[in-house]
Amino acid sequence: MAFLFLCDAVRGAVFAETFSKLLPDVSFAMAADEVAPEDVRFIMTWNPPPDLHRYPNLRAVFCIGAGVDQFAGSVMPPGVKLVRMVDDGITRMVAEYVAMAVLALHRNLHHYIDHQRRHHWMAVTPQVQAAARRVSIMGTGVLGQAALDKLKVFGFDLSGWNRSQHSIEGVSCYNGADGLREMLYRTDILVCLLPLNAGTAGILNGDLFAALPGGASLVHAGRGRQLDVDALMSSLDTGRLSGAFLDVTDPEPLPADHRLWKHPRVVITPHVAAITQADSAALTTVNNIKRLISGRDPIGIVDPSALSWDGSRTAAEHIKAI
Ligand code: OXD
Repeated sequence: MAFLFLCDAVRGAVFAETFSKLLPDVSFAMAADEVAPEDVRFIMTWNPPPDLHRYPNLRAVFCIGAGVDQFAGSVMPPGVKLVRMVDDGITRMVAEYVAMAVLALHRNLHHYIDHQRRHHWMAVTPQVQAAARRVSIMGTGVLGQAALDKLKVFGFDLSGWNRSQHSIEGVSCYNGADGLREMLYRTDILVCLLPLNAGTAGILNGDLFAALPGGASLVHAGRGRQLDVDALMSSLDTGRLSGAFLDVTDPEPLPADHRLWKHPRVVITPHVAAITQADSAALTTVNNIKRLISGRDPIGIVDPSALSWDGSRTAAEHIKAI
């Protein structure tokens, strides 16, 4: 029985060591030609490998990241499970990133960065207090809930939106299209942590920004294709939005001459809100393999058919459609 690791060698070395200690019966390979195809039971990868049918005994494809939208349109052979990374290391990093960006926007860092570039010593007043700052998260799964937990400590007025009904202590919860609109009306800092799929591609659009109070700001750590860049730029220029932290763009890397780089109130980070940490991810994967071997479902199982989307929905349709 073999595990084929098709990601970078540095993390592979950590996985190899963890597997040799905790799963000695599973052999570990870092290249397809190191292992007989019929021995391969598990593959770890970021992009969907084109040749999954080479492995007649494959049982699961593990994605090394939290998001699996890159698998949209790819078909798993019958009986093969697709599993995304649900790992404490990723959850902790995303929660930290959201806390950092929300605090920065709350304390007007985006304005001060702009002032500094122009050598302006100028306070942004009055400084709104945290209890009066309404922070809302779109996507209240594991990552969203961890981010909300971090933000609670500062006393923000918190809301969360999800496709389905849910409840989180200390957070006003919304769902469905009407719920989203209701939440947006009372949001000063909007955080997007949604996965990319048919319902969320292009969701951060002019309609959505128009539903926010003037001067609101955005933290985007979902996926680049969820953001309508033209709508963002014009909302920033008219003052509808006051600033944005973007960890994801379309395309990635963002080309050096892209206009987003130059906007004075946009802060860009290169998709680093979370970087899968090999030590904890290896333990998470070992645990999932043990579950599979004992006949249980792994944690993080994804329905690949829910990922398919053709990207054809227009931006304006979203706020109604979700
Ligand atoms: C992601 C990741 O899915 O970095 O964005 O894990």
